Amino acid sequence: MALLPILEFPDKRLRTVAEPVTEFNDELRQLIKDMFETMYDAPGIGLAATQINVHQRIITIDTSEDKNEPLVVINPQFEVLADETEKMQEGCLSVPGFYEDVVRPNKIRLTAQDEQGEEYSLEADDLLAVCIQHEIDHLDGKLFVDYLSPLKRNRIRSKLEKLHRQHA
Ligand code: QAP
Ligand code: CO
Repeated sequence: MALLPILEFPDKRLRTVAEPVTEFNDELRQLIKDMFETMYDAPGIGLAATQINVHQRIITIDTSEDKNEPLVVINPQFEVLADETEKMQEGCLSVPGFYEDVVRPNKIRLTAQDEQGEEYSLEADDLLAVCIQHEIDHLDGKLFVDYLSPLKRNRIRSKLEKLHRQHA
């Protein structure tokens, strides 16, 4: 098992569009274990492979209270199921210390594969629906700060750049 280093905004590598997973092997399953370990350690409720500089369409999620409902999301697609939206305060392990409101559809159907390559589909609402969309954005090189005003985004960028200089 291993904790993996997490890329932080405004790292350009977070803008990489991830490739579909084609091989469901032990190497993939080990990577997923390490992603869960990294996510639970943070602690976080979602992690996309992009954030650990692996540009494949892999996500780990656990939005449960007791952190005992791991969800493996590979090659995801989703459709919006209702016109309703949800305004939720989002954070991100790649934007540490910053939380801002983002509006997204709050009911979706996710279709994805698990770590064996088995396809599944589930309906998600509220926090899980938001988290799935946030993580799929990562696979497309998008971050929640992209939904904020340029002023807010630039303030966050400056503060994180300053922290990164201090820790360099
Ligand atoms: C995405 O984010 C998410 O700033 C997952 O210092 C978040 O797990 C979707 C975290 C909220 C919907 C709502 C953030 C940990 C974790 C931080 C996370 C931090 C430590 C973020
Ligand atoms: Co994130």
